[in-house]
Amino acid sequence: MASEPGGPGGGTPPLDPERERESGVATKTRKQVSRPPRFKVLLYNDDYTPMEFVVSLLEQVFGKGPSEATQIMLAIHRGGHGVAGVYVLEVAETKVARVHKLAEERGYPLRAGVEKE
Ligand code: TYC
Repeated sequence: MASEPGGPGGGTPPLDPERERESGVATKTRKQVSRPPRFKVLLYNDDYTPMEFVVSLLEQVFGKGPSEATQIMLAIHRGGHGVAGVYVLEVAETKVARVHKLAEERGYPLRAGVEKE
């Protein structure tokens, strides 16, 4: 004899938004899931930072492969700025700090910034 779905004897209780709200259980009454906003990390061109340094930074800090890193570096070189990656704010800001630290250690003027997507 099959038991009634959601009936006595346990199993998944029936979805009743009103009862779920009372019990404080997360329910399907939520209208939208909130996803954290994303931020672009921009790199800016300058006349002094070596191309190879920017490529290696795109590989090491932003996880790009050699080919994509080279393409992004050239796009920045030709267009003035470019997107190195897109992250939640705290990660984006950490990447910017790493870029500035690595560039300053080498005496390069490379600048990075964060912009809301
Ligand atoms: N313009 C630099 C050069 O000719 C290369 C460069 C590319 C610098 C990208 C910064 O974000 C940058 N050596």
